[in-house]
Amino acid sequence: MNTTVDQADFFKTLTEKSDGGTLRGDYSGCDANYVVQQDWSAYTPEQHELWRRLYQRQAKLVPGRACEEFIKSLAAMNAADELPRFDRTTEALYKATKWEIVAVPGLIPDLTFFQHLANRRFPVTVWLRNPEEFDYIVEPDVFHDFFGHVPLLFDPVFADYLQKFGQGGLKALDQDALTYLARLYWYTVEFGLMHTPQGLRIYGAGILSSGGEVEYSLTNPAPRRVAMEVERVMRTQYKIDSYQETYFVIRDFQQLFDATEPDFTPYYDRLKQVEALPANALLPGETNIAPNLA
Ligand code: HBI
Ligand code: FE
Repeated sequence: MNTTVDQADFFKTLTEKSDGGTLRGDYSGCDANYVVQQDWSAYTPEQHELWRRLYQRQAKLVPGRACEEFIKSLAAMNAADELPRFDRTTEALYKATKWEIVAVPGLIPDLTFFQHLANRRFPVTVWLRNPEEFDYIVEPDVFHDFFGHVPLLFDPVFADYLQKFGQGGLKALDQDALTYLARLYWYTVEFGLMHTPQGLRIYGAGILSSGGEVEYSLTNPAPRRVAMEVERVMRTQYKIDSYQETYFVIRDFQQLFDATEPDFTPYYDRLKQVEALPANALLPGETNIAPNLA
């Protein structure tokens, strides 16, 4: 299977089944905001061992490949040796940027997800993948959510961007524009690259928690690398079951934050009038940014 679909539809299918169905994770104990207790003592020694292996593989890849903000915060989180206790990370995180981690059973409905972000709460899945899923999982687990997303919440500008995104999400739901906002999330928070004086660096959590895409996204000549522009991103479909065919590149987190300052309503009005672009589009006049040397 290798289809281009819209993320919003993808999550819709999944989250609409959150009363049972095919969603992975135990939703029986969650409150109205889909928050659960992280039962840390229930993780087994085998799971801590699997966490260590996942962590070690990824941590080895990030120097010179992830952005400095990620590397610095990851090191300060001290999460290498065992599955993290969310409440301890929250203590440090709250001091840094007034964000908190909340434990969730897995994917949660869009509305709830945006409400958490708008209130500076990041939902982190409690379950860990099986050893057979070391290289690939379909739904986000605790390794993706924690290793990939939490470090950047320590960065003040990125932290503000993500809150703005949550507020934008709540508005987009009212404007029937979730498809567009989901693409922005995908191509920034999950798969974003940054152009630094040292070369391209990764800030997207979907790349940073992946064994293969870290190197691929930076050095493989096949995918497109295009300067990030909000309306262009919102128009572009993406792959959920292969490496990305396009990465969008920012200069810094301030650019990302500033891009979410305007009201998106006029963008949505225009986007509803045009066809979506395929995941591999390169428009006339766009520069395909050169990869880093392998
Ligand atoms: N739930 N736990 C969780 N994590 C997500 O990243 C997530 C979600 N629900 C909805 C959702 N993402 C999407 O709507 C966003 O990607 C836009
Ligand atoms: Fe994610």
